[in-house]
Amino acid sequence: MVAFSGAGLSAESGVPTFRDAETQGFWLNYDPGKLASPEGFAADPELVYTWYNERRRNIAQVQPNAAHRALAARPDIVNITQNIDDLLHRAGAREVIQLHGTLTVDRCDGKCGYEEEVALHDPPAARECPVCGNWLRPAVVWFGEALPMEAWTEAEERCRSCEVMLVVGTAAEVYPAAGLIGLSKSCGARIIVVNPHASQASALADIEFCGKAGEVLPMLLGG
Ligand code: BJW
Repeated sequence: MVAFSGAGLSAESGVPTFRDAETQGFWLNYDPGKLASPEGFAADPELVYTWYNERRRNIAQVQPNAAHRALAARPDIVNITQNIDDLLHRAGAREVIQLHGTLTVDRCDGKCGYEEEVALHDPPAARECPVCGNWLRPAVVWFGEALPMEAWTEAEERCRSCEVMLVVGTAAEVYPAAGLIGLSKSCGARIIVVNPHASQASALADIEFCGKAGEVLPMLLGG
């Protein structure tokens, strides 16, 4: 079984989503072009880095919720997530593929390949790469950027071969990640969607649970 998750998985922990009014979605108040694009970072690296550091401190203060714990308690489930937080890891999940990167690492914005772990509770200020002098940036995937090759290849493989895909807390509007749902479906998997609202995944669902992940997943998966 594959669990393909999005921001709604972490919403009950107190992490805002992107497009959801009920959970103070980021993109309702902030411009993704300024904060989550290479062009935005080039225009004002310190603004973008400071915004990510605020999110890092927030994530350091919140805890995995019942949905993270239910997924982690099932070692037979491969987690493919769009989330950049570390809540599935902290819940003890065995296999987590992060399609949009992670907040726990900074990487060079140039091509030198330098990476550095970052403590979420105490992230450093914006700074230059010690190797090549370009800016360091969070190791996340912004609009217009390619997804990490290894994570993407592994995710595609898992989605082609799974029997069931659990789609949890995603609007399924951002590609290529959202395309994994159709990929699994076309390879014969049953699609189970968990979301309090209809989403782009609804049309592909064999079963849809209209509810919060923290309430539905423990019931569905045990735990
Ligand atoms: C609950 C709940 C509860 C609430 N329980 N549920 C094809 C068609 C159209 C456009 C494109 C296309 N292919 C590519 C594009 C362009 C673009 C894109 O998709 N744009 C669309 C928005 C139109 N994609 C890209 O640019 C991607 N890159 C790319 O294509 O590169 C091409 C390339 C190839 C080779 C070389 C170079 C380039 C990259 C996309 C990167 C997305 N990045 C972000 C930011 C990451 C860093 C950060 O966090 O700041 O990723 S954007 C944001 O959206 C974030 C998320 O991971 C992603 C998905 O959002 P998600 O998780 O679905 O959140 P929401 O808020 O939308 O939905 C939450 C859901 O939860 C809702 O449904 C709620 O109801 C539900 N919910 N509470 C369960 N308690």
